[in-house]
Amino acid sequence: AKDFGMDVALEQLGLKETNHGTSTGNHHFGNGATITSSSPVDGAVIGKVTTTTQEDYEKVVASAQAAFKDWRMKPAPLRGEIVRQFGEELRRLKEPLGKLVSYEMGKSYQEGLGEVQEMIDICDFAVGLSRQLHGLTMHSERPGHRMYEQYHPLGIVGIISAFNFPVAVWAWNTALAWISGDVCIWKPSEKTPLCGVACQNIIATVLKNNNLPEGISCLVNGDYKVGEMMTTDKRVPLISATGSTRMGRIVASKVGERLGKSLLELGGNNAIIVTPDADVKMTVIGAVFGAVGTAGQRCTSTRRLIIHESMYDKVKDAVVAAYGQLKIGNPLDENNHVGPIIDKDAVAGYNNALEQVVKQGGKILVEGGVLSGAGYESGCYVKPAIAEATNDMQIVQHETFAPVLYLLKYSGDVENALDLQNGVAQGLSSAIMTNNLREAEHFLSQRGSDCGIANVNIGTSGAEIGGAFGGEKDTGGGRESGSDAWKVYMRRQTNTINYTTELPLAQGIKFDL
Ligand code: UN1
Repeated sequence: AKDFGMDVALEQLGLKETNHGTSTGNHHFGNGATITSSSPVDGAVIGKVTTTTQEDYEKVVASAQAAFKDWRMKPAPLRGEIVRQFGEELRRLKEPLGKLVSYEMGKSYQEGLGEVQEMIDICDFAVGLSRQLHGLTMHSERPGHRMYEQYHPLGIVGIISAFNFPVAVWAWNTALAWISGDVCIWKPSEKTPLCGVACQNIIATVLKNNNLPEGISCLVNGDYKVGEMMTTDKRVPLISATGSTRMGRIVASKVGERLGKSLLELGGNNAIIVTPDADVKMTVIGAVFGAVGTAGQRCTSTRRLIIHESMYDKVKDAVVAAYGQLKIGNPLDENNHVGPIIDKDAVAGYNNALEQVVKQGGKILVEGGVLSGAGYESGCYVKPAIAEATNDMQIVQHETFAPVLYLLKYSGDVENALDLQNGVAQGLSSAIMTNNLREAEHFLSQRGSDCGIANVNIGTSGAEIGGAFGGEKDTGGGRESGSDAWKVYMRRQTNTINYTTELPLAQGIKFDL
C-alpha cells in the first residue's frame, strides 16, 4: 500500500511508533497482550497495540474521574470551543485519517473520507449545540414558586464501537458527550485498533494545547473482556455500544443489572420497497450502493429488495446488469467500487449465507465467490452476490455482514410489502421507492415502517448526522448523533424554588404543626 501514500499517512497520524493502546490524553501505558493489526487490503501488518489490563483500566478510570471534576465546571460553550478545535484538526488530517480507515477497515478511500467528514460534521453540530443545552421552565402550582429543569453532565461515558465505522461512531458519541461535560473512555474494535490510536492522538494534542486534563479522552483496547470492565463498572454511568444484536444483549444485561444507562446501536436487516411506479434508475443506484457500499458492512446496508411483481423482472435485470459493472479490488484505488470484507471470519459468514440461501430454497442470480490471485492475496475479497429468496427463510431473517442481497417479490398493495419489510427482528433503516403520495405517506405513517429510519426515494444507507440515528426492536432502541440525541449524555434535574416566607405543600396538602 506504499503506492497509495500509506507510510506518509501513518507518519502524519503519529502511528510510526508502535505499542500504543491504552492511554489518557497522550500518556500511554498498556501492559496487556499485543494485538497485531493487519490490513484486509493486502494482508500486511500495519502496526501493533497493547491491550488493557485491569490495572491499566483502573488508572484510566482514575484519570477520567479526575478530569471530569475539572471539565464539568467549564462553561458548555468553552467545551464547544475545544470540540471546534478538534474539528479543525480533523479537517487538517482528513486525508491521512480517511486513508487509514480505508486501509485498516477495507472500505473505499472515498468512503473513508466520507467517514471523516461525518466526524467533522458532528463536531460542527456539537459546537452549536454547546450553546443550546436547553431545559424547559414550567409554571408551579404553588404561589411564589418557580420551577424549571436543567441538564447536567453524567460523568464517564464508555464507548464500545465496531470495525465498520472505526472513527465516525466514536466521534458521534464523544463530540456530544464532551460538550455535555462528560469525559469518555473508548474501546474501539480490536479489528481496527490503529484507527482508535490515531483519533486519540488527534484529541490528545488538542487537550494538551489547551492545558486541559488528559483524562477527558481515554482509550482502552482489547476484546469483550475489556468491554466488560466498563459494562460492569458503576463508575461509568452510560455505555454507548455499537455492534451485533448478540453483543448488545450482553451489554444491556450487564449495564441493566447495575441500573446504568445504555445506548445501543445493533444490527439491521434493511429493505427497499420497490413499488409499481418507482423510478428504476434511482432504484438501481440506491439499491446497488446500499448493498455493495462498504462491501455490505454498514448496519444500514440494503439486505432485501422487496419488489412489486409488475416491476420484478425489470428491476431484477437492471440490478443484475449493474452488478456486472462492479470493480472489486484495492479500495485505495479510486477505480474500484468494492474493497475487501474485514477478515476470514467474515468471509466464512458470507460463504455460509450463500450456501444457506440455496439450501433453504433460494436461487442465486449473481454468483458469489472468494477472489484469489494478484491483488487478492489477503483472501478477504468477495464478489457481491444476489439471490432470489423469500422472507421466511432463516438466512434472510439473519443479518450477514457482507455484500449479499436478497430479492423478494410482493403482489397487491403496499400493505403486503410492509408486512415483509417489518417481518424481521431488526428495525434500523427502511426505504420506499415511489412517486405515489398515498403509498409514501402510508409507509411513513404509524402503520407503516417500524424502523428508526424511513426514507422515501432514497436508499437505506448514508444517513446525515443532523437526524437522530438508530433503530427499534433488535436494533436496540438507541439514538445517536443529531436532533436531541444529546439528552442521553446528560442527567435532567427538575428544580423548584420557593421565594415566599410560607411553605405551601403541593397537591393542596395541609400539614399544620
Ligand atoms: C453504521 O453502519 O454503524 O447511515 C453506521 C449510514 C452512515 C452510518 C452507518 N451514516 O450509512
